[in-house]
Amino acid sequence: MELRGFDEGITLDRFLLDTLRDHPGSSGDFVQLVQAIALAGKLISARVNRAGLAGLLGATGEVNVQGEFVQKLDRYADDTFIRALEHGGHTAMIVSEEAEDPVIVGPPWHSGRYVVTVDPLDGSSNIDCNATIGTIFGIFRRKSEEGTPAVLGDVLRTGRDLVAAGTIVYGSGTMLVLGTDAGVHGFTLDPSVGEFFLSHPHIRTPSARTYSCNEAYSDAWQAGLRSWLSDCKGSGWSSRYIGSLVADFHRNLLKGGLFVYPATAKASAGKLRLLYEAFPLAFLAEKAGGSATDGRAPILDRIPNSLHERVPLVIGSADAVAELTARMAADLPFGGPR
Ligand code: AHM
Ligand code: MG
Repeated sequence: MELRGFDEGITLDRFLLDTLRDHPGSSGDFVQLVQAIALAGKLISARVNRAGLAGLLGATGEVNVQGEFVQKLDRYADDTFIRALEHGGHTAMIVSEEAEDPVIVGPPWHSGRYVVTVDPLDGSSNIDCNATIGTIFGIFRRKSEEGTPAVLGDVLRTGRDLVAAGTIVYGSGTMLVLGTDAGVHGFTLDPSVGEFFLSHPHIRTPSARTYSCNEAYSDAWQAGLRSWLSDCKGSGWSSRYIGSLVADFHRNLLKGGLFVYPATAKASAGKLRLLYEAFPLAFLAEKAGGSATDGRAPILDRIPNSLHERVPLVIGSADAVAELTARMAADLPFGGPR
């Protein structure tokens, strides 16, 4: 898509309406869906900024389907997303990290043609210390017939079926990154006027020798990975790890680098979730010229068996992912010699 008048300050709304012009005959549902996601992002951003003043730090006392303590902002972000999406007429089902079952939108709004997967607030262990957190979302066009309730088959499908994906990063500023067939574009929230403006058009991930992983776990990794990590040291690599996937990914998307959260002998599927963490980020990575793999095959080629399925994740600059994947392919068993 040609970006008209970038230096004039393009709002997200105007950008979305321009994309509509490139798809004559489209209903406008996709635009309304992304606008609803952006609204949820603005509401969450406002709460995140005031969390320390508004008694919104800390846990609710609940444990979610993942067995993790639910933070108050996790609950707020999840509720906000569902409220923003479920009555818009564009969304037929929402799969969230925070809920075991999907929200299947009922009549009269169930005719929506899209299904959304979302991690409403990723990196929530960072909330209480004011470090960067964010939202991750993926959008499929439903397979089931419009006008009927959505079914699990609308999301348990290959990641290649995603039509769009994105992140909203709540950091020193709030930024929405949207990936579609028109590429990957970043929009920064101007909180004084409450608008997202195009700030990072046509994002492409450069090559860079930066790795992001929880190195403290590396003794439990397979040998090929451990020897790769050891070879990185003293050979021009640098390390950056926030412990918030969305923030680590965002930095590497813009500056280049590699994020790794691998399998271990005890956790053979890793930690991260396929549908609402790995799929959307893999979609963004590929659209920006990077890549994403589970160590054997591209993430987007997988087909989930269940909503909360976990997956090992290697994602970032294409050359670095290829180099590491080659090392993993020639791997020794877990706990083998380095
Ligand atoms: P969350 O979705 O509950 O926040 O958990 C996922 C997070 C990721 O953001 C991050 O990459 C990872 O967990 C950090 O895990 P670890 O503390 O094991 O390094
Ligand atoms: Mg998460």
